[in-house]
Amino acid sequence: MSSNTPTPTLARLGWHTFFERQIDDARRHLHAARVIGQHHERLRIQHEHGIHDAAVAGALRHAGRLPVVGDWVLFADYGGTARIEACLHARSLLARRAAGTRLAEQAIAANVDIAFIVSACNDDFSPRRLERYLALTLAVGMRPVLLLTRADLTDPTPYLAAAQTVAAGHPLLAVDAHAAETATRLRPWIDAGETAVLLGSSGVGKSTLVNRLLGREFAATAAIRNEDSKGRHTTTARNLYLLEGGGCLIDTPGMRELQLTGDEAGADQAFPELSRYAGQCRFSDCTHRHEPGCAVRAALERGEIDAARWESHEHLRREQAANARRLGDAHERHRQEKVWGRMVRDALNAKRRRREE
Ligand SMILES: Nc1nc2c(ncn2[C@@H]2O[C@H](COP(=O)(O)OP(=O)(O)OP(=O)(O)O)[C@@H](O)[C@H]2O)c(=O)[nH]1
Ligand SMILES: [Mg+2]
Ligand SMILES: [Zn+2]
Repeated sequence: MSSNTPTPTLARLGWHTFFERQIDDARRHLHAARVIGQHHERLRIQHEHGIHDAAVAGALRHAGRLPVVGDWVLFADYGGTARIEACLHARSLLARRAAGTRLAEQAIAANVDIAFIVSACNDDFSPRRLERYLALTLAVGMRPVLLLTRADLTDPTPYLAAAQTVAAGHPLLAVDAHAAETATRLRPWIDAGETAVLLGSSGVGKSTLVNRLLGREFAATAAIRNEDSKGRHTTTARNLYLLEGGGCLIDTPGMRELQLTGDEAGADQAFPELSRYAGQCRFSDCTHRHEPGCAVRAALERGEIDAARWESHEHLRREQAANARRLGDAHERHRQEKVWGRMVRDALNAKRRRREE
């Protein structure tokens, strides 16, 4: 069992009046639990009295969102097997466009307050990827903290300097993920009742940081490949751990691809120095491409805005808009297929009934 406290209170697991308010009389007989483990469709939940493997009720599968790690769910106990009957609305939901060509949104974790965005001081490091993670987490109201690992193996100064140009004022630290001192530095960011998630490519040290913060070797870790600094995708499931003294920590598998969906606000929030100028253009709907009186282009020409940052912002905005549109279309198609399917079914049933009469 992955729990380090056998019977935590719901508050200790991150329970909140926001969830309490969602339980109406029709659901009083169900029990609340938090999803602490997710491996493909297999879920593990924890509540005041223990930990269960849980199955998702068929009705929930067809209507609503499938629960992911960090979600609060309501379950019924059927002689030792837990069946999840409802997934409560999340305070925050981290999602990306699913990797590959499938046009689907993939939820990564729910009800998260703090995102530790982890990069390593090696070939993995990419300021553009940091911007992407910042846009993703800021869009859903998380507090990002940028971490640069492997600071014990190389001089982190140039990495810190490069990361500083994209950090947009959010905390940035270079750490040795193995050092006990690192846990002491990170711990104050996670208050009791809050949940943090570790995000980043495979091999950057997410699980190593989890183990350091828990003070025990809970999560498996593995050495990266020396020739290209790439990780081995050691973590394959998403797990939520309880921290000593309150707070929760979610370890995630390294992501190969991170495509923005949903909210355009994130792409703007990750570039606060640009929005300052955008408000000053002559036209309020300026696209900053060809309009006269464009404050953004003027600032670019004066060198007050970094051209690479501007390019990156435009790229993320376009990607976000295209994915939001495609996903919207996919949702709509899916909805229409369901409506169509129901019409066909109804027509066939009516025909059969007429035959039987
Ligand atoms: N020296 C040193 N080694 C580190 C540091 N961070 C991670 N490592 C090592 O890098 C390797 C990969 O670390 P993991 O914690 O497994 O990486 P991960 O991000 O969880 O990777 P996935 O689970 O594949 O996504 C392990 O051998 C760690 O010991 C660090 O700050 N310093
Ligand atoms: Mg891992
Ligand atoms: Zn403009």
